Parts: sequence; C-alpha cells; structure tokens
Amino acid sequence: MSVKERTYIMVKPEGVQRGLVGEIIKRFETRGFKLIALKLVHATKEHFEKHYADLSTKPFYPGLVKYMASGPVVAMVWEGLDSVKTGRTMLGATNPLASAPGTIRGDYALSLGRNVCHGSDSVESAEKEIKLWFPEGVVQYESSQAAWIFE
Ligand code: FUP
Repeated sequence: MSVKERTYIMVKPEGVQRGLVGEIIKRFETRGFKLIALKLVHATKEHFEKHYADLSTKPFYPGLVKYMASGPVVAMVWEGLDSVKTGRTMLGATNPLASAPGTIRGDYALSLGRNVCHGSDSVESAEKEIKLWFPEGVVQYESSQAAWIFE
C-alpha cells in the first residue's frame, strides 16, 4: 500500500555549480511531490561526517566528505506517496554507469563520486537526515494538490 512519507533530497556541489538545481526541483514538483523545506547551504566537513556516518568505514569516506563540503548544496524535503522509494527511482543507480537514461543520474552524471544528487535510502534514514539538515523544522501549508488527485 502507498503511504505518504517524507524524503531528504540534496543537490550535490557539482549539481549546484552545473546549474541543475531547477531541473531537479522541477522533476520532483512535476512528479507530484510537495516541497516542504528548501535551503542552499555550505555545510562543514563535520556536518557531512554525520550525514554519511553509515559509510565511515569505507575507503572513499574521507574524499566523499571533503568533496561534499567543498561548495554549497541544496537541501530539500519532499513529501508524498512513497516519496523515499520513488525518489531513489528518480535518482537512478548510485553508479552512473548503471543508471538508466531518464533518471537524474542517468541524464546528468558520468562518475560515481560526482553523481549530482543524494536521496534518502529508507524512511528511517530520511527521518534522521531531515532532523540533521532542518533542525528548525519544516513549513506547514496547504498545497494546490487536492486530495482527490491521488488514489
Ligand atoms: P547513494 O545512497 O546512492 O548516494 O549511495 P551510497 O550511500 O552507497 O554512497 C554515497 C556516495 O558515496 C555516493 F553518492 C558516491 C560516493 N561513493 C563513492 O565515491 N565511491 C563508492 O564506491 C561508493 C559511493
């Protein structure tokens, strides 16, 4: 059964520098998700060490953290039916060599370490990531997406 949930989506530094922010926002908006938090932030290495804590034993972790802190990222929370799983499908496989055309990575990325966009991999990670990036909370508002649009 489909459930309404929230996911954390982040445009990575090269996505911001390449001017892909609007394109990524557009894909989530037109898919039918509701934007409930958004900011441009140049976060510290310490912040990314927390964000990627699950990967701390991996050999690529130091480079990943250094890269992610090298420039601003766009942090967003999107809400809607199955947003975590659908968000991952929209992103495509982690390694752009395997990501299908039509996905964000399949359309815009060529290398694993520069794969344009992050998306939570589970509802639990989404909750943790949303708390980490938006400790101030998210905005409450009625969107134009009337309930009858969705089954
Ligand atoms: P994803 O959930 O798709 O972002 O993938 P992971 O959490 O497994 O990896 C996080 C980021 O680490 C990836 F987006 C890119 C980077 N990475 C590498 O640089 N090398 C690897 O071998 C695996 C991941």
